[in-house]
Amino acid sequence: PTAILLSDYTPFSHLIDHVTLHFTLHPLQTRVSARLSLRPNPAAVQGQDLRLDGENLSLLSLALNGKPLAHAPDETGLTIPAADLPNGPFTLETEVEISPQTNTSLDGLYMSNGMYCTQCEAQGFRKITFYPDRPDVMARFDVTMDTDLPTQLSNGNPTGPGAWHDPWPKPAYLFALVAGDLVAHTDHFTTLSGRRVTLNIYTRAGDAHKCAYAMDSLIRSMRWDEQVYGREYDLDIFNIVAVDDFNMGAMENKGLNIFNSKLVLATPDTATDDDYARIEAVIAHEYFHNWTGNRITCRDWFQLCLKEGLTVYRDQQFSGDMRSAPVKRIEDVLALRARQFREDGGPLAHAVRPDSYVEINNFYTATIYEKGAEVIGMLKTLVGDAAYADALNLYFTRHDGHAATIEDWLQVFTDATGHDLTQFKHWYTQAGTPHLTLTDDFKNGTYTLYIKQNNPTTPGQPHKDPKVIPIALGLLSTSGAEVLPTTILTLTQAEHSFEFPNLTAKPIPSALRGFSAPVVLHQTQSNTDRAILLAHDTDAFNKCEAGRALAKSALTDHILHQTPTPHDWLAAITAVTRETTLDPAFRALTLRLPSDDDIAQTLHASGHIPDPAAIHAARRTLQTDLANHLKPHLPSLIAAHQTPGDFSPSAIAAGHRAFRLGLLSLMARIDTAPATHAYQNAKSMTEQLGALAILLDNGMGQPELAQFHAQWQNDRLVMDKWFGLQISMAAPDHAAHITKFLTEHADFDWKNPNRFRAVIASLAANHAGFHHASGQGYALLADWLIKLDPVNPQTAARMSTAFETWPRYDQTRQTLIRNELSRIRQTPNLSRNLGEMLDRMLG
Ligand code: HT7
Ligand code: ZN
Repeated sequence: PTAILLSDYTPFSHLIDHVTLHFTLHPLQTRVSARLSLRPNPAAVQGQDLRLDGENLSLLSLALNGKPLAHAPDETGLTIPAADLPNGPFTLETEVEISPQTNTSLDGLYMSNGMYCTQCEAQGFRKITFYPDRPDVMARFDVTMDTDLPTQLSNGNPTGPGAWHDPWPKPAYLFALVAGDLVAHTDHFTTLSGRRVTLNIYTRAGDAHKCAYAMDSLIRSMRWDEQVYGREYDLDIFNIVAVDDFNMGAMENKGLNIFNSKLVLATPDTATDDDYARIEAVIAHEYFHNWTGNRITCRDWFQLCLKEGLTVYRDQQFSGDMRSAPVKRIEDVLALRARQFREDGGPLAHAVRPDSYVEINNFYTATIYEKGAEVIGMLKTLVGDAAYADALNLYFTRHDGHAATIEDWLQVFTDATGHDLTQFKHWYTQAGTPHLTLTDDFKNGTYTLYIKQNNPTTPGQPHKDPKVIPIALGLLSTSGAEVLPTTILTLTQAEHSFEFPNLTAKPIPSALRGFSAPVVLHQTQSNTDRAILLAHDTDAFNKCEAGRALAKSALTDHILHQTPTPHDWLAAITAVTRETTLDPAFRALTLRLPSDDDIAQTLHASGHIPDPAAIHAARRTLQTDLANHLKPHLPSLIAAHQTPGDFSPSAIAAGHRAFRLGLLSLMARIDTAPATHAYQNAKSMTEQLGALAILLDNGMGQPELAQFHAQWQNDRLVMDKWFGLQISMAAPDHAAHITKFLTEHADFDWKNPNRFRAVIASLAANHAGFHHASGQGYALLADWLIKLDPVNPQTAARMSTAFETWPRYDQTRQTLIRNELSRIRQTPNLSRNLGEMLDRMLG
């Protein structure tokens, strides 16, 4: 398979002024008639052939300016030779036949529970009709459809039954069509300039009452984007459709967002607090794409972070404003380290703006999304809030209606703020997580901080340049007083020193406040200093981070040297747990021990080979020791954080529930009765599932598991949780066996990505179970990837990243994993998606 290169970009030969599409919907023989109004692109080389992308399309007819043409398509598209093309405007008409019912890839036009729906990003439109399926070709679309199904939706504003006109030029990846027997949950929003917009969330009958939170989130998103970014909605209608079979979370099609139903449907008894938070974030994310992605799109897929990084950054800001900003920041950083640092440190590392790919669907990654957002956060820190706002305003006015690049984005910042961003651009072009080493000394009242920057090599990038890194620093005295409030230090070279004079004693540095840059920080901190930071740091992120550093050193010391659980950690965590002035959500986060995978990553980064079983055992030992230390306080704390009255999805109520479950989980190390009681009296899915998880984690919970099944067997989304929990909570020796058992369950519908992920991704997430010395976890995952690949290559490729950490482990595990990767690679007719992932992992 050939790699596509950024350096090969050339503008498309033609412009498309208008597209008319007509669909005659049929499960096996849908007809798509397309009429394209084209003209030569003055910015392109003149006299080129017209090349249209097309995959799995039966061409029924082709005509240019009304005259039939006889050209036959090849495997990947259709070429109209330059000799047949007029020099001026012309129309091209095609009619094709496609089969949505048999399209199991969930890409292009497909069917889900009797509903027709589409997914066109990144390259699904070519499975619907012949078209230049690239984001820099923007056109206005009119769509009509023939079907008996009552709900008929497409992009833009409705012009009649099943007829839609989208006034905004858009690339084909934003096209959408839905037809089904659906019900709408409807509301309205009036924009700043007075446009009354109808808002609909479409679901299957019976689910309409589960849309209230998604609708509320949408309305808050629309208001927030007006208030914070000055961005208004630009159509008369905004539709969202919930679909059960969907490869990712959601899709921002113009005026017609399509969502995985798990990111729309929520009631207190079926959705957890995490589900609510995720629904709010993803509804916002897709809505915000209307400006950052749709009105301003990407010139080519190498620029994917232009829309995704910025839109993640915006949705994170939104959630921070709606909830607790410090708690949101801590959660986002934990997720970044768990997914993106893991990716950046392994064989799949790639730049935020890569310069080559084989299959673009493999690049919807944590690096493009989450590191892309971090880069924008750093840009804002470097230029300041006011200059960031000026730059964004310039971006929206200068590039509205265009397909832009990272160069355009950076130029806007340079023009608006005067900053030279030449060196900053390395963040976009060079992969890998920088490692910073901090050392210090104190002489004659002057404190000096030395910072070294090291940028490790990544596949295909042996040489790295120093990056521009903003370090937010504060200094504390040993009594916990802040002697230097947050100050930004900017690194540009491999080594720096910074002096802070006029101090009476050596201070304690609080470095990288708010996680001001996506880097790994190495500093020799004493546990005493960490405890002071945990107790007194004014920066919530670093306060929590100090607790994690204490926990991590306790865990790694226990794993490497069998050191008993240190008293200073137990005392410090107990103090935070009992500190009633602190947000319960914050306390819940501080109480949570680093995950097994996080500890493995930390051990690997410090030159050790992680032993999954030893990590798992150490974590449990520390939990039990903490539980015993906290024992006298647990009953009263558990009682104090009961949420009285009706359920509220608010962050405050969710924080109480999270903290209470954290306490119950510790209590269960001593006595599981309170967790059983919590299960029996649960008033929400958060409490029911949380209590069940605690019981399973302690080898109990079989009656509750059966009761849960009986209660929820008819709710697909809740049953995904039932499947997943048994595997993620399984003891290491049983995880593969339980997974195999559940794959034989009558309700294991493996072609549904949510159900497949619930089972197979839960095995991969059970660190000690997946990496069990028997290799059973690896073999089981490999078997399922081989089975899924011909049916749904996108999801198979995505799930293969469970293997990306293989270089961390011992020789035996490395061999076991590489053997499985080779076995998958040798499967005949492997997809380009999975093939590329395996080639990159095998190196
Ligand atoms: N822009 C979308 C990314 C996407 C996608 C969504 C659903 C199925 C397949 C997909 N391929 C790419 C989602 C987003 O980032 O908002
Ligand atoms: Zn997105």
